[in-house]
Amino acid sequence: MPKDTLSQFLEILDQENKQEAVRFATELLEKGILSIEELYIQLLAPSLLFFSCKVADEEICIWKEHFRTSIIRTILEISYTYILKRLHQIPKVNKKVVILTPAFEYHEIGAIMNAHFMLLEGFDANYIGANTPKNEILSAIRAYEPDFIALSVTNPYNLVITKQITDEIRRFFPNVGIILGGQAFREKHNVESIKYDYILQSLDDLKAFRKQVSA
Ligand code: B12
Repeated sequence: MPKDTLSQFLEILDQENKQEAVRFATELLEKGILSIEELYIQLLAPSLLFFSCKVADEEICIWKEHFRTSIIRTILEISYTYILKRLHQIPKVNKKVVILTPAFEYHEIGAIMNAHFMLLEGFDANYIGANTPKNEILSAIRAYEPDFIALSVTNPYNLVITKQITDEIRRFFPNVGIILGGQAFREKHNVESIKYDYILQSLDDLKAFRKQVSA
């Protein structure tokens, strides 16, 4: 990525200039300066992960976080059209994946990004939403009949509900593989009681997973 691109983007975001931020990011894709993967990993993810509030802004911090996320979300939705342009050249894996965040988990950007990465790796992948109640997850599995269900969890408070959901998935749909991803699973002891088949955290993990399931 050209030097200064991230700092320029962060400056635009700091000014809460949505129009300029969207224009800046889509131009990088349009001109082929960054691929979708590079845009997400080098620009969009850091702009959220390193988001911090100035002391003077503390009272409006949550609002600022929401607004920044909404800008990033718009860029992600626009990027989907660039994914469609690449799809015809990507070898298919013939595996269906449903991606979501479980009940009470509102952090969804990692889930959306990885749904897009999965498409680019040849999976038939769909993100179905944030804060998804257990029964909705079970009916989504019944309706879509996916090979894998991927749960993205950020907040460790949501590990309890994640355990309940994965227990029921195993009980009612033993053939559906369970993928876990997100910050809550970075600590090994957080997954000790949870039933799962794969923990994936990065694009490299996804590439290795693709090789494994398409072998
Ligand atoms: C934006 C944001 C929000 C937004 C989310 C909006 C949205 N629509 O997503 C809002 C304002 C709603 C929010 C709310 C809250 N937030 Co918040 N939030 C963040 C922030 C700034 C960025 C998160 C993000 O999008 N990161 C960018 C993505 C790309 O990173 P990622 O999710 O980690 O995903 C990467 C990997 O984990 C992985 N991955 C993730 N999922 C998956 C899935 C698969 C299948 C795969 C393969 C990989 C994968 O791939 C991604 C790319 O590398 C973080 C700061 C931080 N350091 O993370 C805090 C943060 C996550 N939030 C935090 C907290 C505490 C909260 C609140 C409790 C605050 C409050 N008091 O209300 C609430 C909880 C809401 C809830 N019930 O979920 C804490 C969590 C601390 C902790 N570990 O418990 C953080 C770390 C801030 C902090 N430093 O304290 N938040």
